[in-house]
Amino acid sequence: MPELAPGLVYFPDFFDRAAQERLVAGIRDAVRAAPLFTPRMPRTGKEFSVRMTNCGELGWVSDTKRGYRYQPDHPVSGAPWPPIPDLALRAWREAGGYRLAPEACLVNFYDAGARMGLHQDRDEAALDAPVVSISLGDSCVFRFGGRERSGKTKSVRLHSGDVVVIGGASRLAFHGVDRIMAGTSTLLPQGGRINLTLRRVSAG
Ligand code: MD3
Ligand code: FE
Repeated sequence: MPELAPGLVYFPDFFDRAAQERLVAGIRDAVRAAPLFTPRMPRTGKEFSVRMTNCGELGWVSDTKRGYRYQPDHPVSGAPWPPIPDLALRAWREAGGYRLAPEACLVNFYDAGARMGLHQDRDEAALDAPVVSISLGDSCVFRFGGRERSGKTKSVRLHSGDVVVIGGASRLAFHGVDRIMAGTSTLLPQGGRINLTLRRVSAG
């Protein structure tokens, strides 16, 4: 599979349409058990434009009081997170290839105006494990650079069914979502984009 950068491996169309529909059904079940919440930036208290939930033993959450972290329960209801959908686990095994199971699956919901600023994923102790990303619904313009925020960046479009494995030299690369391309997919009846990221949190 093509490497977009060292350690950044792209699997276009990893999931066919039928598998994408099953994944969306699995995510709808998860959202029923663990409703979407709107995280806030730790220092400023500013709300993310992306709404989130999680599956797995641990979920990523953020608020002003305690900052970015992983925790075993939903920040509003206190309920444990629902299980990670089987098809998502398949991408972790077949594309990610890490020896230990993922502990978290962060579910990001983007409506047409949502975006995600440039950041690094570094709240995990297991930095040797890759992050495995699954895109569903509308395409997006994704941006990534190097390990310095000020470094030069490249843009790629991610489409429904694509999987990206972020490992090796790219594991701490800065990245973000510049824009959702509304109307580019019929997968989600209301439009928008879902991104799942599977993560190993604890060092094994
Ligand atoms: C990292 N989500 O939740 S995941 C996040 O599409 C997050 O929702 C994005 O960043 C999203 O933390 C991106 C996939 C991804 C793809 C390419 C990368 C992460 C990457 C390239 C370099 C570094
Ligand atoms: Fe990220």
